[in-house]
Amino acid sequence: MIFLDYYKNKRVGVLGLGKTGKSVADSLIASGAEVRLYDDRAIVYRGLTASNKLCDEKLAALIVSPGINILWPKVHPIIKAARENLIPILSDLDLFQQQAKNKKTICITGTNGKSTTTVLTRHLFNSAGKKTEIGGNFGIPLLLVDPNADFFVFELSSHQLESSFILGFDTAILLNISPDHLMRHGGMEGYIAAKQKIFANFHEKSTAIIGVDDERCVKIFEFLKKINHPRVIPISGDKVPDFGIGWEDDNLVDNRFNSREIVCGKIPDFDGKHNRQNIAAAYAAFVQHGLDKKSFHEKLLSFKGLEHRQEIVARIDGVLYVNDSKATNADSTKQALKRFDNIIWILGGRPKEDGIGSLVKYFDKIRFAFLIGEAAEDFAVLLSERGVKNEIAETLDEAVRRSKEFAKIYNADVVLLSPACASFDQFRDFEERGERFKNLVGETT
Ligand code: UMA
Ligand code: ADP
Repeated sequence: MIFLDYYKNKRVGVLGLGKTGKSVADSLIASGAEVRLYDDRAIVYRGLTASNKLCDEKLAALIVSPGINILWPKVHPIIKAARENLIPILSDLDLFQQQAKNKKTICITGTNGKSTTTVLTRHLFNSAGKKTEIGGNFGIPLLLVDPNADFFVFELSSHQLESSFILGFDTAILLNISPDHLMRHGGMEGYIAAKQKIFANFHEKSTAIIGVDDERCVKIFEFLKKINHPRVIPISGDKVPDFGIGWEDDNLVDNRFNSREIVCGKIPDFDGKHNRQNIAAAYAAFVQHGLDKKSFHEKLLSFKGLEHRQEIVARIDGVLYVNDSKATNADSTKQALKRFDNIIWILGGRPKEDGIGSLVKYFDKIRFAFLIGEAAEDFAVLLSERGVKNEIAETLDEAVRRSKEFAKIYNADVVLLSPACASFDQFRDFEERGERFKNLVGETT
């Protein structure tokens, strides 16, 4: 746990008592602060009752959780009241930065690939003998990390960045940007502004690592160059950027010094343009921190990808079953549709604002689609209009059962769960959806 010396004997509010808020309250109490809790739900934690109104105008700070809206679509009333009373509003990330500014922190954001790159980076650094902790959106609140680690790798969502102000990270990685969480950020501009904050308040030792595979990130890259950011490394999953790191002829190439050095070849079980982007980013952080690049390939080979991300679950009668439950938006599903052919596709759930229109160009790979959840009817209309045979299965159980039959009828190679939607309409989270898929596939064997 990170102790927060600055807040000893100070009165601090904590808004939102989920995983983050509870960890903040724990750290503050352990550091000798006087804590006030706030939540819209009636919650008692550590003997303290949460209030749903700001009942103390003299707080040293109000610490917000990522789920609290501080800007869009409607400012939370407690935030509004705190602003009226000139109370500083901070996040747990700000508390970490306040306390641990000189620690080596690698922060990772992007619409897709955050968790994979975070866990890969930890694996690489740990294998190089550096004690490395991860935290953030991945699910481990970042104040709960072991403060004695050599490195901290934080996965940051747009929500966390939006409500953080200190920033100024040692190493900041932005992988990619495509539409997601638009309601929460009042549209694409607000979403990009939140993501871009990962590079804010940089200092002379900061390194910015940025994917240049989408036009929004290219603009941010150009901006960083224009404002003379001290160290910007462009990375790519399908080309070798000038003075950057990328891929050419199935090889990872380090071109930071314009020397096009081959680092290693592709990893067949952990491949695809998206994973190449993640590997290039993790490699950039690895070499920027002085770790031995000759050992990179061997360390990469021992990385086991993450569950629920294009995870190969089984091969049954020659058909591959793939769990890509973490694909909660069109861009992440696109990576799976690019990788596989001849597909029975299971999709749907709670739709994202941009829908699945951007996936139309991959529809000729789909032999049949099963639709589940709230998005089913709208997606069925689009698929049918574009000539993709489909059926509303409603539940995942029914979709998997029917997929097995249909894989034979259509001579398909892959049954792919890649929903392009959030899971919350039918499941607790994407993990529960993925586990259910894996159990159902198991039952069909
Ligand atoms: N609450 C209110 N009023 C509100 C909103 C929330 O009172 O208007 C209260 C709820 O009653 C609850 C608490 O706030 O008591 C929940 O806080 P939270 O939503 O911030 O949830 P945490 O449990 O703290 O989890 C957060 C992240 N959640 C969100 O960003 C919504 C988790 O990311 C993260 O793992 C965790 O911190 C630890 O860092 C989850 C997520 O869905 C996985 N992230 C999104 C994504 O990946 O797409 C961004
Ligand atoms: P995040 O934490 O940003 O949601 P994950 O690593 O959990 O990202 O991957 C989520 C989904 O996005 C999976 O379906 C995965 O296959 C896909 N994905 C992973 N890396 C990338 C990337 N760099 N670009 C696009 N999609 C990706």
